[in-house]
Amino acid sequence: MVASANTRLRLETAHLTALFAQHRAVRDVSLLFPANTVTAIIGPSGCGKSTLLRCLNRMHELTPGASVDGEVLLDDISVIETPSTTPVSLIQNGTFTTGTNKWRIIGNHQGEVIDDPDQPGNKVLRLVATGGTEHMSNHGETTFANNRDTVTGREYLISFRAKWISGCRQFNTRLYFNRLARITLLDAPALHGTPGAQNSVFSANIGPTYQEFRHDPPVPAPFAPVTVSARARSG
Ligand SMILES: [Ca+2]
Repeated sequence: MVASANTRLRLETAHLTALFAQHRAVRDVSLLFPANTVTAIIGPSGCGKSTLLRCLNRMHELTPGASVDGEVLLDDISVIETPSTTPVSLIQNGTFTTGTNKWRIIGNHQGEVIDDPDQPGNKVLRLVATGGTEHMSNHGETTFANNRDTVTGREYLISFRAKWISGCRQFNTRLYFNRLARITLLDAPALHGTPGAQNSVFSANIGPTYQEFRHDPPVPAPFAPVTVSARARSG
């Protein structure tokens, strides 16, 4: 797209290149965006449209996600800039008090805010992954408060509480452009069974079960006849 010399510009990129580790997601993009117009970016999947938009929008983010299939409960997610000098909190709604507000759970990851099973009244994010995370479209993500950027050389303290539920124990966190990427191995019981899977001793029909045991009258007189009954069910 080319704007005429007389067009008032709102935004311009000059030889923009974006890298994820060794992968070059956007290469040498020079674009002019005139003011008061709508500009469409069209291209095949994976060509770098989202990355270009994120560069333009200055979306600097934390993106948590799982390595493969798994389920985890998350709470108290925090990123603090310069924690030992002038701490600046960058995460909004890291406690999930206002639901999934400020968070985007996308691709093969799904998220819902639920009551903390271990702490009534507390809200936590239940994050379920049906595949591995990656930097583009399969993870949870949130934009830093006030669109604040990360600055090379500054110190950042990233913390969260995570409870493993099932599947993968590897939990990934990274700031945008894979900064401070880290895999955390979540604690899990040594004998955790197979949560969500069919019980190993499952049987389609275990025979009759019984409910509503009773005898009548409840407190019989000495030597009085008593009727004992139960409801039996099978299959
Ligand atoms: Ca919470």
